[in-house]
Amino acid sequence: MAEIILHHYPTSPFSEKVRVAFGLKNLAWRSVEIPVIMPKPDLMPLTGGYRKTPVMQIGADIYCDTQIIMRELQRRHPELPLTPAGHEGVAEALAFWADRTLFWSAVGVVMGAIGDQLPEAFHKDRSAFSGRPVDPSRLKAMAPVARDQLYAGLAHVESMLADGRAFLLGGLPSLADVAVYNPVWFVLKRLGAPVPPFDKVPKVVAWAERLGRFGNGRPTDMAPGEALDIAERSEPDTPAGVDDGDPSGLKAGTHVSVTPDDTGKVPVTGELVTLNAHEIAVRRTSERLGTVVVHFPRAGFVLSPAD
Ligand SMILES: N[C@@H](CCC(=O)N[C@@H](CS)C(=O)NCC(=O)O)C(=O)O
Repeated sequence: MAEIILHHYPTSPFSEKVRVAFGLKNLAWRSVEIPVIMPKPDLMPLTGGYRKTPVMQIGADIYCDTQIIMRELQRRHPELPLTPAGHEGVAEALAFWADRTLFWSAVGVVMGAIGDQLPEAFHKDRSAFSGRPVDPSRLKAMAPVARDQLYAGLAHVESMLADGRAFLLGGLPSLADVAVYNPVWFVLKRLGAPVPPFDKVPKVVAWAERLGRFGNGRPTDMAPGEALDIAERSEPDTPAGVDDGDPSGLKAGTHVSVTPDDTGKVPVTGELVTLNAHEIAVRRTSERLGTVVVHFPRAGFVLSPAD
């Protein structure tokens, strides 16, 4: 069976979301470290332009964004379901809230505290990434707002744990836990506990320690060139196909572009091979890699016919 390859870097909180899922499932995986800022010359041939972190690769299938990475992990390794039966929608919706709302409050808290220690090149890169000026004095000024928003968000998490349950949806960890862990881990790892507002949410701090004990599975390093060679040697899996009657009206084989709707808005173009409520996938061919299929979640991505 083809190995799971994660293209990531150690300090990336979205990567930690995936690494913890590897820990929950006790999976073996290969670790390719990518740069924290652009350029990312060994990643671009795989994704066709998608620049965010992390990206998962299995053979010639490339998974962009942790939503689709989690679905694929779940499909290939169904043991210890990340979306427990009957709670799939709740888990996915909670995860999207954590990714899109809680995460940015955590970024505001961390960057307000340590932004001025980061190099100018980082600020420039993240300004281009977010489409907003990112500079240390602005980050510092926004920090109290971010702290208050993080407090409001974490108070919801604290109340989910109020009945003494070990994890957010009950006795077993799920997608909801790993998604909320991403911003919580980021703040605790970079700033240490109990920075405000963590002094107000003791159940969240205990829950994060519990989740952290699962570890990150069993990684072994891989050189970026080896990952590219694997993509070149492999054939993509048979794609799931385009749903009849999809609301977009798009058909299999259409040349399309797929672009994140929030940050890192670089379009990826290709031939549409999968489309449903949860997934978009495009087939791309290049001289270096031959044919790869690049997979995205549907939520949070703009899909349109390309010229
Ligand atoms: N929605 C994306 C968000 C990923 C994301 O924003 N990752 C951050 C790092 S944790 C990033 O890409 N930062 C810019 C970079 O690494 O180039 C996902 O779920 O994977």
